[in-house]
Amino acid sequence: MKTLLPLMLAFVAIAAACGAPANQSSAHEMHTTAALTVHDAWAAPTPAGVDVAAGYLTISNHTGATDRLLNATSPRAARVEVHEMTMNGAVMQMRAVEHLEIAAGHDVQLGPGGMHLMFFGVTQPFAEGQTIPVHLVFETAGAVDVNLPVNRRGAPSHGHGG
Ligand SMILES: [Cu+2]
Repeated sequence: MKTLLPLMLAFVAIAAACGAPANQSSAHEMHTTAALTVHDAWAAPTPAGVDVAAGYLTISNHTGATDRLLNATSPRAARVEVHEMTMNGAVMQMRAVEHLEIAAGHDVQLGPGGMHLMFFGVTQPFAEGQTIPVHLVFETAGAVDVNLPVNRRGAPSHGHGG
């Protein structure tokens, strides 16, 4: 099913989550499977009536071989995709990444303005304070379950917009 409207709403949601990047010093959960770790996971809150949401995390591959993220699912969404953003002239476009590669010894960061997890078919808005369970399946590392706390990490926390 391809419709334009959800994508436009998605863009709005992503853009809203796209404030000045903040250095992240708060504690975060670390999930380990063998030597592949998923950390710095979080999701942006969504306004009511928007059925798409964005989530972010960093995957660190400390093994000696390339791994691939084959699939992502969440009980909070009908479908989860990995998206990357590219500029086509002045137009930002998102496109699904089928099998995200994490090269040996490398980190792949999903963050505002770049790659992200995209949740489709969100029936309950992501609200601050909630955690969004996501089930990741890697080619080599296997299943990794992560919880994405919902917060406004990428946005200024007080007063003046930036
Ligand atoms: Cu997207």
